[in-house]
Amino acid sequence: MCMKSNIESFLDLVKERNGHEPEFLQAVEEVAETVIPYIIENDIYYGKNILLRMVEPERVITFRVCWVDDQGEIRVNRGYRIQMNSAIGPYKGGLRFHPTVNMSILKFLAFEQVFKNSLTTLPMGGGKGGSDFDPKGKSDNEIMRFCHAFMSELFRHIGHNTDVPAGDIGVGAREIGFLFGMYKKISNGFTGVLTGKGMSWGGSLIRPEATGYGTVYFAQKMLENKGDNFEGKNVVISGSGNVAQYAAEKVIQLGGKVLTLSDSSGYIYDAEGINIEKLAFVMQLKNEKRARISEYLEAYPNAEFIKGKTPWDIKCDIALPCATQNELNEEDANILLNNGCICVSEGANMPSTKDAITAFHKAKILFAPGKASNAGGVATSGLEMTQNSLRFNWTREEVDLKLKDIMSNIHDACIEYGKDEDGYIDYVKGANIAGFVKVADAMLAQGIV
Ligand code: NDP
Ligand code: 2IT
Repeated sequence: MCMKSNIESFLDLVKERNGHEPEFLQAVEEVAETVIPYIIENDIYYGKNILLRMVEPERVITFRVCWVDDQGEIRVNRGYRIQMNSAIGPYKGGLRFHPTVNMSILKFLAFEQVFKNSLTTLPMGGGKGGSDFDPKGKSDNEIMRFCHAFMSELFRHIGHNTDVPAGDIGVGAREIGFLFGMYKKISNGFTGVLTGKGMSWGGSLIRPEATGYGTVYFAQKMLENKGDNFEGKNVVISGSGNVAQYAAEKVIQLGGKVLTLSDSSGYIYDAEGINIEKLAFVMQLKNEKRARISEYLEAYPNAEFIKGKTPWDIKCDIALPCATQNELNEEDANILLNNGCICVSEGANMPSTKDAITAFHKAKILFAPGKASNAGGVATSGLEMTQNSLRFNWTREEVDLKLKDIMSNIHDACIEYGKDEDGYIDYVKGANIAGFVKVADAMLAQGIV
């Protein structure tokens, strides 16, 4: 059977069983197109249905979450945990609270997480969870009541050796605190069951910064490989949450100029550059006031706010999509390329559509898929788990050095498996195959379970 029909018949089977899950199918397709040819070329993986086993979650949990809002109204949300693959370690991955959360979104995220966690070289399986709860406009007390209600069910499915959740969209330090508090109370044990914890109760230095920093470290490695760096580069960033904020901070530290940040209402464009002082204002705006990015203009009126748009039409050298899935399409990719963009490093999970990635590959620019470039967050979660087991804290410098090392190793793994005959590095192929090999080897060793 030819390679194309192998891929097609595999995808037909996955579509048949998951036809109503477009984001999940998108993530599987991207992996299948690069991993199936590798399986066909390598006898030890061929004929064992390994990828078919990997696309089926080991366990899917859905549950009701009832809570009471500030007006005394009873609210009902849906909670989820996808325990995707535990071949190389306990399930590990974030929780997302956003009204768009559904099975397709969480299965795509859990599937990506399996490969990403494998790439970190740390012993972590893949999982993802969350709720369709919308944290926007909710009081701290409502957030607390929701988190407590959510954990009062989730607790029975997780544990520091079983499944270790963390943050994602809508889940940051505040939510992890409330979730941890309820887990500790009902399990009667103080364990490292969540990562992203506060520093006085088991957290790790650099975990808040890790995803954004890691995304920039990865871009730095790609640039270095071409004899280039961030110095003087114009950088366009989407999002203004955890990942975007610390990506911006690291770009500024490396001498780049950050031109944009965004949220779901639109983007701000500051032609003078968002410096550290302006970024501190953004952090206060988003993390304390929980306000919209458009309020940036109240402090910096020379900037512009472009409502309802993504920032990809601003001329730049480097683009860092750090908001959400499918936020950068083929048209955006072509605008970036026409404007001379040389490097895209994904901070978000699957922010570029399939056609956008094809355009980047055709133009042979540096393109890093999220499962490689945003792996610094979960890698540092892995380091938090290690510190919890050791009952010890490493210094900021120690964790940052380990993070840099891990990002550099992921970059090398992508080169090992992703170098094309003409020397172009296909980081998508590299990340998918390198991530696959470790999980597949463990699955083969453990037999059919
Ligand atoms: P946050 O909740 O801190 O921030 C999310 C940002 O993205 C906000 O600016 C938000 O705007 C924007 N956003 C969310 N949904 C949409 C949407 N549908 N359209 C446009 N903008 C949107 O989340 P994080 O920064 O933690 O996560 C951002 C991305 O990074 C996600 O893809 C996540 O999966 C990924 N990621 C996160 C990691 C982590 O450690 N936190 C690790 C690896 C990947 P608004 O406030 O208007 O909703
Ligand atoms: O997508 C991701 O890698 C995360 N949201 C972080 C997961 C984690 O366990 O730290």
